[in-house]
Amino acid sequence: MALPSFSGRHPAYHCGHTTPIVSVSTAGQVAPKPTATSTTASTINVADKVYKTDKWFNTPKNVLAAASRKLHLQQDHPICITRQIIQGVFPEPSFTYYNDLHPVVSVHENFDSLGFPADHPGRSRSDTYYINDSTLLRTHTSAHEAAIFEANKSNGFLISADVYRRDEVDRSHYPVFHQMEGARFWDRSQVAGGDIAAAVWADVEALPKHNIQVEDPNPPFHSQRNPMQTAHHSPAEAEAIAAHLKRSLELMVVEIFTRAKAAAARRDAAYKDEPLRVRWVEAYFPFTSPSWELEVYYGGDWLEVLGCGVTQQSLYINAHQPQKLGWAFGIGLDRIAMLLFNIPDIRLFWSKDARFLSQFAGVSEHLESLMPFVPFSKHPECYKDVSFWLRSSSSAGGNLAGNVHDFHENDLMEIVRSIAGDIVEDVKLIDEFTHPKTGRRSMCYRINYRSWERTLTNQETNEVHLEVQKALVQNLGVEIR
Ligand code: FA5
Ligand code: MG
Repeated sequence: MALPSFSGRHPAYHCGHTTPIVSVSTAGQVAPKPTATSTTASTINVADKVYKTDKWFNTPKNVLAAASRKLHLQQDHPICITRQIIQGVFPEPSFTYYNDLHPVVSVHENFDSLGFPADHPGRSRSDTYYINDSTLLRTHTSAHEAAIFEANKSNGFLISADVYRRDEVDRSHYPVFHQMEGARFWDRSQVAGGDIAAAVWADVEALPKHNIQVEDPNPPFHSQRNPMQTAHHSPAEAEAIAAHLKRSLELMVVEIFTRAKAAAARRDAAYKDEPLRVRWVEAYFPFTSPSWELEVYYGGDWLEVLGCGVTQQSLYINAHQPQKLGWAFGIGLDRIAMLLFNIPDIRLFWSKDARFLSQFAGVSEHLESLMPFVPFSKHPECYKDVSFWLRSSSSAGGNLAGNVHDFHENDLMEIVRSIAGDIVEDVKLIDEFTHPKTGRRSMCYRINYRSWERTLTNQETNEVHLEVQKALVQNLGVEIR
């Protein structure tokens, strides 16, 4: 499984410059790259609020429409049920819940307040959906951390919300998904003798124990790979906070898998329980240090389910609470819901088909009645390839040796998604080469068309594929081979 990530390791976060923007007109058609003149101010509505757009606007209609769905608040929806179960591990009033924060945030909230450098690739229009030059659809729930620290209601909080990213297309990636942010902190001024390490360890001791197999070969911090914040924390403090963080999240995973296994056994008395395997991997986030990701072994592969770490002290300092210290995490609710309900494809969460939704009726009120999902249909996949020469950004024709290409894979992903909607299951690069003489670059992508709800006719798939090819030519300037 590919790792989607805000850590510096994600290939999308190493790409160079902002690429041509692909925006989608109100008719749902992919519109040509906006020019200064084509973008005189107009307004759009996002989840009941009106915003002015400008030439930064790059959010397609299908993504805007998702902003009013709020699946995490829809009773009996698997995303909502997953949220309820995780909330149970982080109870009120120690944790204040924020479940209805508006998806449109400022560039400052999403990036600056968290210490993202000015040239971080996550800020580019190839990765992020902008409304205008200072406003965007949040790419993660961390966008709300600064404001909640400032509000200072309790020593912990959980935020659940829809988040938005231009990303690859496959069974575990969707341009809209859900995250839950969690944070817990301690106040030096409220601890006897100011001994935070002792206080945190006492809290670790008070947490329940578990007996799952956890692979954690990492030291609590590492001066080069994963540094502690030496200016602000003692090694003992950093270590205690990390221990509390890891144990809390392991308990969350245990809770999910205990319920998933009980559900599987309810469905099938002969169900064979496999031991749960989880591992900690070192990571990087601008707003935590040290940082980790948690992976769960599932279906023969390691699946990344969350990122976390010791909160950068600058966040508490900026919130006028320099005496606090603690941890934070951000978890992908859709991924967890897929594990919990055995749901094979992230697109299914958006289905309004009663054959999907009815399977979870009554579960929000009776979590113990949760059952694994039973696929209601399985239609054959339909693979279609598209091969093209890239346009060069140095010349329109682009056949000079050593030329520069301005292609961004996310632009292609979005064009396919905008045209084919939820009948596209995944899109993969299967071949790529540079012509030795001309320097022109060729790519070949394989698109898998398959609906969960109905059988696609060959004619329909061909028509959609033709539209995709046309849009690639029109918007990316590629030449179909
Ligand atoms: C973040 O978004 C950080 N804000 C998490 C964090 C919070 C770190 C607080 C430290 C402190 P990341 O980009 O790795 O990190 O995403 C977190 C989780 O969201 C992933 O582990 C994954 O479960 C989920 N996720 C990411 N991209 C997608 C996607 N396109 N579709 C579905 N789930 C996704
Ligand atoms: Mg990640």
